[in-house]
Amino acid sequence: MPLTHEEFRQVGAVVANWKKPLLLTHERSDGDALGSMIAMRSIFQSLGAKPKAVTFEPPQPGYAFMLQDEPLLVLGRDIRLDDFDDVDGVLILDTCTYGQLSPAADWLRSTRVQKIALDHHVTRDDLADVYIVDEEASAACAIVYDWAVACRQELDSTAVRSLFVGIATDTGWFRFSNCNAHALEIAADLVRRGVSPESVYRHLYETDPVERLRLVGVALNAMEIHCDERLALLPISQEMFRQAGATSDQTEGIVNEPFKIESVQTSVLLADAGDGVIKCSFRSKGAVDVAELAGRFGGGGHRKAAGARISGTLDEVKAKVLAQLAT
Ligand SMILES: [Mn+2]
Repeated sequence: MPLTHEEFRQVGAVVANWKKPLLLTHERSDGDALGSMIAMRSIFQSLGAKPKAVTFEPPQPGYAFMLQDEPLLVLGRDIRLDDFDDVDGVLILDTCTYGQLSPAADWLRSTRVQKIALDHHVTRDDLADVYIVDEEASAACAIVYDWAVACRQELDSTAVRSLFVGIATDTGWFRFSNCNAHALEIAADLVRRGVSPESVYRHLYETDPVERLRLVGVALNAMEIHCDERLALLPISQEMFRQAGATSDQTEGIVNEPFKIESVQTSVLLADAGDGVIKCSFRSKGAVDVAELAGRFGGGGHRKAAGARISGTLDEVKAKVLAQLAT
């Protein structure tokens, strides 16, 4: 359920006292994760706070244009868990599961600092003291926008553009079933405030390195079709990453390609980065609830888009996933 203005203002009054907030979002951060984090960093800065905006790996280069020369802090590279000791509040964005926050999960479990989780996913661990959760929201960025409006918070050009990125990417550029009228209303307002959709689209999708497109080709070549053409599997081995000259952080979006086939209802991308864990992305355009499916493997997400990290070799994990889906 969307929060009321009054509820947003109550949480706003709490975070207004935070001087050194820590902002966290899920591993393998996507446009919504980074967008909500960058927008909240701008908002906290405009309130006079000194936020630490921390990711678990360097953001993909395609998102660099959102940062305005102010990089995020990468845990283990720019900042350590010990450096979290002086934070006076934690805002967790775009996830509510420890499994997607694993490098900081133990710290989060043990800290006594107040924790607020802002999210639109259905999968939820008991990880925060306060929840700003709206499962109907198209994106975490839509909730950040609603919150800012309820609190009459100014949004600078960085925040405005970051919020647009989050909503546009999480709705597949306003075409997925999670794209509702409110998302389009917010997008319209952000455009009125100066965002250029053409410029954002070009930054996000027309700046790929050659190897990324080669990876799409390699992955589609290896696509397996199962279950009367209702299920597509896209296994990407370490050898295939090498062949394309690509890395395992360049797979975003490939999982949606099989939906161009009319009969395909469920698509699974399995990426072997070589660390003994297979990164699985699940998508559904039909009745299969992939959040529930991902949950069986310790992951989470939405009914139509979810993920999990599963131990084993690529073939073992593929067999496990197929066994769960081929019923
Ligand atoms: Mn999201």
